[in-house]
Amino acid sequence: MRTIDLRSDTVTRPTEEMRRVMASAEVGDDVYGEDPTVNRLQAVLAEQLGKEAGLFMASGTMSNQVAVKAHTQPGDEVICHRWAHVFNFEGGTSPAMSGVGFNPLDGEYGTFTAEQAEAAVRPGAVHYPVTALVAIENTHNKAGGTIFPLGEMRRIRKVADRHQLPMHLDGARLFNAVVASGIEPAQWAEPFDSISICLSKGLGAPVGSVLVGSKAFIERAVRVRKRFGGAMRQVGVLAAAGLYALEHHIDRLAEDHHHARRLAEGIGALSGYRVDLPVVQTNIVMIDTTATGWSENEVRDRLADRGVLVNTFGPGTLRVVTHLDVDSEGIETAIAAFTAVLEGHVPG
Ligand code: TLP
Repeated sequence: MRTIDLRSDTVTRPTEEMRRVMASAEVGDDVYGEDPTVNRLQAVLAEQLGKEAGLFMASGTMSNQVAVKAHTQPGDEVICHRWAHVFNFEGGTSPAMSGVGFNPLDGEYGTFTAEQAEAAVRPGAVHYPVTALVAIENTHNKAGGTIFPLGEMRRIRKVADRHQLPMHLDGARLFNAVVASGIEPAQWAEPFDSISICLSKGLGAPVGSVLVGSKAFIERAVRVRKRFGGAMRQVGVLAAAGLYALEHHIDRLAEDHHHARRLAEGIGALSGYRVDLPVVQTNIVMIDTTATGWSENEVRDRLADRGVLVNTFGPGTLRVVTHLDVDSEGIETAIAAFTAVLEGHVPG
């Protein structure tokens, strides 16, 4: 039985050609700043995002958390959405390693407004924590791969400027937003002081993220990365995969988006599952399974029995993510498995 793995776009394996460029990458000791391939990757992404400098990181979590640390002091507070990855899915690193708390905001599809941000900035009195950072996620994972409207980001930037707050973008899947919207990376990045980009998600590299920002910010981030144990040596072999991905795997994200839509329409048409179609904007589909009468874990396990792997994402919710290792035949197989799971089943 062929396995269709839709748990995440992190499950992709490097292609033959990617492995070849990794094997032949020029390397040096990156702690001395002497790895030419790492330096090139950092420079390429910084330029694409219109910032001065970049820094290669082991993971998206490290990249976000180094940014949090470099922007804040212990006791500070970060404004973000209630479902933000940096707040919910990074093992409590911000409180543990940076001593900061979060002021989470509610809003449709992983977004919030400038008015909400304004209201969340703490007054100066000594009773309060100091608001030190605004963090936004684009595309938004838990909201279902949704795109944060650029106009609202610009309005939030004005609030941040009024209060002299830096802004961080968790752009783990920013290139999905770029491809789906047609808006250039530098335009998306413009309202932000720092941006984290993941190479190991839709872009298909086996590992790596890059944090970009001003020269001064990246100098601080180099020190924090070292403290977090993330200073690495001959990592040009990994950076080469990232460079290859940036060159060859961005435009093809449109295919993943097309597959996600097909999945959303195919699965959403079956009684038992509910998919909110306007939310399906990129490569993620959230499926409400409550009408099946089974728990989300049961539905997941029944799909796994048929060779289709998905993740649970909260009560009554499954997440499927499309990526470069799943072709259109795999998508049809997945829809068939979702159909087969319901066959002869009368929800109790
Ligand atoms: N997300 C993973 C899981 O942690 C949920 C996934 O499968 O989607 N920001 C965002 C928006 C992410 O979705 C992720 C990973 C990260 C940061 C962290 O990246 P890594 O896994 O490289 O630490």
